[in-house]
Amino acid sequence: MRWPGVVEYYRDHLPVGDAEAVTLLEGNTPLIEAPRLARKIGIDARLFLKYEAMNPTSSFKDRGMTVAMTMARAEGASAVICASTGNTSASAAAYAARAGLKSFVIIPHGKIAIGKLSQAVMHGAQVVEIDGNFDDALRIVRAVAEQRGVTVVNSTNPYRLQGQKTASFEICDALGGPPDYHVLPVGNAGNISAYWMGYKEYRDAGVISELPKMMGFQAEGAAPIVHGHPIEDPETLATAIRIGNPVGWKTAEAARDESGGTIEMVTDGQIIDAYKLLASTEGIFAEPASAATIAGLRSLARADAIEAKTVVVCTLTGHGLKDPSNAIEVCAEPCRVPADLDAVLEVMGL
Ligand code: AN7
Repeated sequence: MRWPGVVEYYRDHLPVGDAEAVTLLEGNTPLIEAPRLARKIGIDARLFLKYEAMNPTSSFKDRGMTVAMTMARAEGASAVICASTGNTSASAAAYAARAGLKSFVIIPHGKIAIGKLSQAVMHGAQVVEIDGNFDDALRIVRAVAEQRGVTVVNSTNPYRLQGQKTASFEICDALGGPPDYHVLPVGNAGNISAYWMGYKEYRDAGVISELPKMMGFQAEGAAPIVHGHPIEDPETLATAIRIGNPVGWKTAEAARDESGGTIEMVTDGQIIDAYKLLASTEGIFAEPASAATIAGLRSLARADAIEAKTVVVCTLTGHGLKDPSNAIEVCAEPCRVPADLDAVLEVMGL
């Protein structure tokens, strides 16, 4: 079968009617088993990584964007707008180009990984940088939408979560059932809410009979849900999840509580360690925000919070290549020698 993208493949589960899909054939991403990483982390469970970096713009946002853009076009929108920490803007710009719609993106100046910014500008979005953070940008986006009738494609747009829930379907389809634990990074808290919705819908449709525990992780400097109040000046090197007042706060808490899961935080140091561990142990490159899941799983393992003989899925939300400057910074610089065999052999230590 030729994969048709998530709108066509899961149309019966999506509120899209017979709207013609705006698609880049997103979805159907690899679910990679990671036994070496599981051993290093110290869990006696089968560990799978849902590698969402393999979507067309290299993040999970494409699942939501195909549905949001399909419906924006079907409903006659002429332009879309979003606030973003980077990945949403990259995806919105690409899918707007595909749909023939104008796109505007409002982003915090200096806090967007370079790969994401390059995507937004290449796909023809009008990019506006503000001297403020994501929460400020979203406030402005909502006001623009209200006053000028431009369609918002942040996760305040319910079609976004509808699309993102299809990742849960794919995981259940691939494993023949749900995992016992599902670990995710939490920023604006849309994705954890979407996954939970997907699992519940598959249960209600009789496809699965159990539900996973939803385990969310925020970055320590941007952990409003963990602290129980908005964070005025969120700060983390995982810029994708540098969000102080998430839109999906309540639905994320519901996912946590209904599933018997948890939402906790990890430090930037733990995120960097996990980022390197994942890349060097399994050959999988994910951006720092995505590595927050691996850092989180490690801290759950240390607390003995993962039961033996279970199945764990971690979502890796975005590609490491989005944010290469972090990678270069945290690893030893390559050494430089003259173009000479002996010099090369010497530094190789062979
Ligand atoms: C790689 O692009 O919010 O909890 O504006 O890019 O659903 O927000 C990105 C979020 C995790 C958090 N991992 O997901 C944006 C934006 C990566 C991300 C998250 C984001 P949510």
